[in-house]
Amino acid sequence: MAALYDINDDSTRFSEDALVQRFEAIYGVGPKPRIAAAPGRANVIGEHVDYQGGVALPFALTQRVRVVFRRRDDDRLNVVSDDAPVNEDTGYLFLKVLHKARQEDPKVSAEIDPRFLRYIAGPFVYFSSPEDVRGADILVASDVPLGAGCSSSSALVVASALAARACNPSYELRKRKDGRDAFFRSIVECEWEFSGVKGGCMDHLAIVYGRPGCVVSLDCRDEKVDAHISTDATFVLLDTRVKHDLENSPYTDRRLACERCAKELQVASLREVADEGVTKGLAMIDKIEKEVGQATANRGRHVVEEICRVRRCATLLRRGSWRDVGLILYEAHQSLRDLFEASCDELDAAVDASRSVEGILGCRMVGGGFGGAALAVCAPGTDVDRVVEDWRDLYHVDGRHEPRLLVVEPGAGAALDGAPCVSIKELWATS
Ligand code: GAF
Repeated sequence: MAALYDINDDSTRFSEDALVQRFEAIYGVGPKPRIAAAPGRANVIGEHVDYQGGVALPFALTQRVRVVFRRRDDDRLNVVSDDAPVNEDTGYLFLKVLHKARQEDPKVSAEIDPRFLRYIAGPFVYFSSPEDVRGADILVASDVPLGAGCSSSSALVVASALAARACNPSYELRKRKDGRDAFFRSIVECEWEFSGVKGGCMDHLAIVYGRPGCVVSLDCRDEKVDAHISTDATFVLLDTRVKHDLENSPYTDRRLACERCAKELQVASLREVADEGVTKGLAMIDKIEKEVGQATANRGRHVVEEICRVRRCATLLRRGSWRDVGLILYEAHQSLRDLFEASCDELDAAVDASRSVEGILGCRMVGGGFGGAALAVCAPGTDVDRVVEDWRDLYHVDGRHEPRLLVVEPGAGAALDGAPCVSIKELWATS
């Protein structure tokens, strides 16, 4: 299929007109397709704490996944992933068949092939019943770095959830009795089922509630945003291109180790331990080391210290004390490397190299780890082009993949036809 735009020109590539034109070239002219968009996310600090009720300081990226969709009258879901005109991925399935298969064996959800299709089909099934399920024609276009620990999969799930709901307004979302956001929780649980990995809620919170120019201060225990903290710092991502892949990584092992610590301490989550303060919290972990073993205790130590680091960092962020924030980021990386063992040689090398780059104040791996990207924070006004060049030169030695460097900034949360997700949530709550 001929390219309709210049692939190197992202502003053209992702304009509404270009997306609609591309969609119509694939599916034909008809009712105007709608567009659900959801950003990737980076995280200043607060890693591997969300599933222990922790706090974190992520931000939504300006890079987004777009799901361009037109509702169908039958239950067929057609998807074309517009990675690049030369590299098209396509897939389709019948949603009634998926409904039935999932009732018989819930494991099929995480076995849908090609893989990207499960993140799209997931919400279409999760948000419907077999009787009222509606299919759609879909084009996916994204500039979120893939496999870099920037939550491209969660962004796809969130955008697809918005699209699914728009195609199927008969789906009723009830407000949860505990006052929490039912829409939000459904998206999180949908992703757990269809990815086959039970993660936390940090990514979805950042994706839904991101705000331009702001870091989002999150409380993952209560699934809420505590504050949007505006920031003028500059962030640079170095994607090592060592593929980050939650499903095939020791992520679940780490989550279970944290759960083991919490169980041994008879608390609902390690958040309660961190709330005791770092000294007392660590002393509590010391006491269970004999029962749980050193490696497991170290996972717990990371969580307790990381939650305390996030709190220190939030105060410093508000003051704009970037130099001190940077030092905490280096501390956090060391903890993820040594206590949590979620780093890898390339991420460690990226962080080490960053220490010699003038202008970088701090750096650490972001996301689940075991590959993916490192995030560096630079003081406002830093010459980022030079930072990018110097960092690349120092990192890129023989035998390593050419890294992908990206200057990133906090962007807006998810949206349907340009309207922020939050207003849609409100609409649902009252419908
Ligand atoms: C992944 C997960 F999806 C998140 O929930 C979080 O646990 C993160 O790893 C680590 O902080 O992105």
